Amino acid sequence: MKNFLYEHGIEFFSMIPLSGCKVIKPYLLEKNGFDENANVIVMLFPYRSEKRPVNLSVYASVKDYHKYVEILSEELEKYIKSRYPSALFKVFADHSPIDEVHAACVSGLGFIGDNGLLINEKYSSFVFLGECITNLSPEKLGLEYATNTCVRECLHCKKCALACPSHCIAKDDARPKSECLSAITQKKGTLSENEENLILENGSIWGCDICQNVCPFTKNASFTPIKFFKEDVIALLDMKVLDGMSDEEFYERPFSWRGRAVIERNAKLYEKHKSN
Ligand code: B12
Ligand code: SF4
Ligand code: SF4
Repeated sequence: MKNFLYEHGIEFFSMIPLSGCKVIKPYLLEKNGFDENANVIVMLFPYRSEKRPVNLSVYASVKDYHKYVEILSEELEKYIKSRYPSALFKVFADHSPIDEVHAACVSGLGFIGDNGLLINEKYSSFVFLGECITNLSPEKLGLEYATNTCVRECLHCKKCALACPSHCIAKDDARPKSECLSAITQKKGTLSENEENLILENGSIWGCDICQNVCPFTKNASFTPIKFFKEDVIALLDMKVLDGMSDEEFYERPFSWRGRAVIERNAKLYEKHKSN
């Protein structure tokens, strides 16, 4: 298993029992037949390429990581099924039964920043998280359970809290996560004047990276070695680029899950801002 993961460019992975995870969507475990004895292989997928986006967050500028996980999952299925035909396993990312940030921390792959994100020593927080849940034991997979957890402490330097335009990070009077700019860019329907202003002032029409960019751990962080995240990076997204995308191309992008109307509304706001 270690060789399979290294060969697929996955440098950071670790195994923990499911019983050590925070389950946030139990129905996903039940639906896939997992019980409390299952194990979890947590994986990090670094995604920041050297091409810096102008009006998007880094995660929105690269191809959709859900597609990357689909491809990885198919290859992992071939690998595991050829050795253990009746094994139960499934790869999740984002739409996951568990709190992924917590799982990556307790499996020793990094620590949780005050910005709420998993920070890895090499790639900072610009890593997507995914996990393979399985009924196979660590011995069968040639792995062992993680022995170190949450490898270090965040610096608590407050840079993220001070820079957050939505005041979602402050310890004492933080605003709810629903007010996070990232959540606002993904909201359907008409935005309030305040919400529109937040998008206009901060210049990202999908997602928000402010609390990651100011973090001292990002300063010397490495870029992704994974080919999938280095190809077709979009630096600037406007109506011209969106209009030129076929439906097939559009559905390769991370902002497509909300449909065309939401990203087009935001792109129009960006154009209004530019023309002022
Ligand atoms: C819903 C969601 C959002 C929502 C709300 C976030 C929230 N936390 O409520 C919105 C849309 C705002 C959002 C935004 C973003 N998200 Co998001 N999001 C999720 C999702 C799907 C679920 C999060 C959740 O509900 N967790 C459960 C609740 C209860 O957790 P919580 O309150 O945040 O805090 C928990 C942990 O942080 C942990 N914890 C907190 N402190 C500590 C301390 C210790 C010591 C320990 C052990 C644990 C711990 O325990 C808490 C309670 O369970 C996860 C994927 C997943 N399945 O986990 C991705 C995920 C967290 N998001 C991700 C990303 C990339 C982002 C953005 C950076 C995208 C962007 N560029 O715009 C922003 C960052 C915003 C921010 N600073 O958090 C990545 C994070 C990768 C990483 N390195 O951490 C995830 C893991 C998706 C993925 N598979 O890669 N997100
Ligand atoms: S900016 Fe400072 S306080 Fe915020 S996550 Fe990074 S190290 Fe922690
Ligand atoms: S993603 Fe942006 S709005 Fe959300 S917590 Fe970080 S800095 Fe604040």
